[in-house]
Amino acid sequence: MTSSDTAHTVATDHYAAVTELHTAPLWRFLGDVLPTEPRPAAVAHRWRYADLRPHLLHFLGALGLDEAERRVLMLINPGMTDPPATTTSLYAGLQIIGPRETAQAHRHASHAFRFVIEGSGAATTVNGERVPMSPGDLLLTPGGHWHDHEHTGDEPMIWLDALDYPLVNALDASYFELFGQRSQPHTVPDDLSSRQYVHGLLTPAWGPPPPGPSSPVGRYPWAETRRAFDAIADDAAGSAAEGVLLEYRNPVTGGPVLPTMSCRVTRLRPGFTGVPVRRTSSSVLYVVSGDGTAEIGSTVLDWTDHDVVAIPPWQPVRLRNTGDRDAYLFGYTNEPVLRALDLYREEEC
Ligand code: GTQ
Repeated sequence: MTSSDTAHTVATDHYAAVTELHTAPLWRFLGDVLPTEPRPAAVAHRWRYADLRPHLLHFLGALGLDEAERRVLMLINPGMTDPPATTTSLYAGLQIIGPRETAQAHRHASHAFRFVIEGSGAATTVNGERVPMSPGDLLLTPGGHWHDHEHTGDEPMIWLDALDYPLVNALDASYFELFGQRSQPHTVPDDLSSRQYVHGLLTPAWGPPPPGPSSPVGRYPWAETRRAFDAIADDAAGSAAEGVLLEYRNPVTGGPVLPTMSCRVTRLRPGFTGVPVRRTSSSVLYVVSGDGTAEIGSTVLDWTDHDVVAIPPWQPVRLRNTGDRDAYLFGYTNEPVLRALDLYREEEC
């Protein structure tokens, strides 16, 4: 190449050229790839149970479980529609099953649990153990555990489903399999794991310990949750942000019930006003009973029985009980994931 050739060459667009070569100039992307603080797509949102229940009842009549693997309305965050999620890394749905229905057995990589809202007579079979369901019960289906649902009661049964699939899919770690028979054979006495572990301080000492980080307990009954609150009575001041907050625990490890999700329940006395806190974890609240508000950033959401609230990361959250009843809030959070990766931070604000 002579010097006169060079003079006539159009200046190379190095930005276009490096893009063609599947690279990017970090100096133009630094703020996107290393933001100064979390920038969640999720927004604060409340789903009113009273709005959703009539539609669940409609689909109970309109759609058979031969047409739907599960009859569930997914709770989709307005800021997280594609892919659909309830808040960062977490999913919630409302599932309805009618008398004499069965939902076929399957398993998947995602860890899951249910929190029962209304009805009686349904059960979930988890790896051969039939686990009965009553309002307020927490039922676990850890990743890889076969699970199917059946309903032998007389009224529709509705529960909250929770899964970590947004996280599993972000990591491209999903699988999903059918059991091959609609319902699993019952190979273990009904509700055995809950009965064996419910005392907490006296747990089975024979055989090898249950493998893995997930709790071996199929059901945490609401009756035991109430017993725990009644035992504490007014002796505990509780947390300034969240009142008398209890964590459901894996009785073997003392850790959260699932490696990706911690489940909690709190009681807020009438007039309770929490201090605002923000955290790098995200969470979902389900109102067992009571009336109040969640101030999340600049959004104020009121809540009542059976409503669900999505809390995005890093927004200041303040809880209030504005009613004249004790409020019981069940919640779950991806805090175990953040802690395992040394990414958990919280501060009062
Ligand atoms: O009941 O097994 O809401 O597998 C989503 C996926 C419920 C279930 C959901 C599921 C289930």
